[in-house]
Amino acid sequence: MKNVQVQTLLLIIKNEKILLGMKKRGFGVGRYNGFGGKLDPGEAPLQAARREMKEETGVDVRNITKCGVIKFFSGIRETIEMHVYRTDMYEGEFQESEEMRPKWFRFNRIPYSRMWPDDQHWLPLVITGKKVRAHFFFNEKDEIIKKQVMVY
Ligand code: 8OG
Repeated sequence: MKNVQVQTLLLIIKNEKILLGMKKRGFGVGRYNGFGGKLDPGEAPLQAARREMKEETGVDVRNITKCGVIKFFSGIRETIEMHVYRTDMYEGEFQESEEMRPKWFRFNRIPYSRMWPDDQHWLPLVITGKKVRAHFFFNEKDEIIKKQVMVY
């Protein structure tokens, strides 16, 4: 079995809008996404989510709520277990970082065609306040071949 890599994803959702970042480098480059990444050694997922938000946008977040866990089974890479969080409380000014260019989107203008292909299957649920547990299976071309999305 392939190793499992734990990742975080933090979404700022406020006033019918969501903050997404255009990924400027690395895995997922050219796609809009929330903010996050791998854990540092000894770090808990929640701490990592807060740290990544600060590094990628310059803002401090509080009052973070967990919205679920999503697992990605890749045909080529190791399995990713992504812990998803949301908040509507932040302090500071959003700044573009080397990794991300942040931008607000109204709920009816979320750019799903420029995001990871799985996002359209679970993000609408998270936006409406649901908690999700999902599994996505990809082939070698990074296309979804099977999905399981549970709400709880
Ligand atoms: O640090 P790194 O560049 O590896 O971070 C990758 C980020 O992308 C991390 O926040 C987890 C996230 N991510 C995936 N796959 C997917 C996906 O299918 N959808 C979304 N929304 N985020 C993903 O690694």
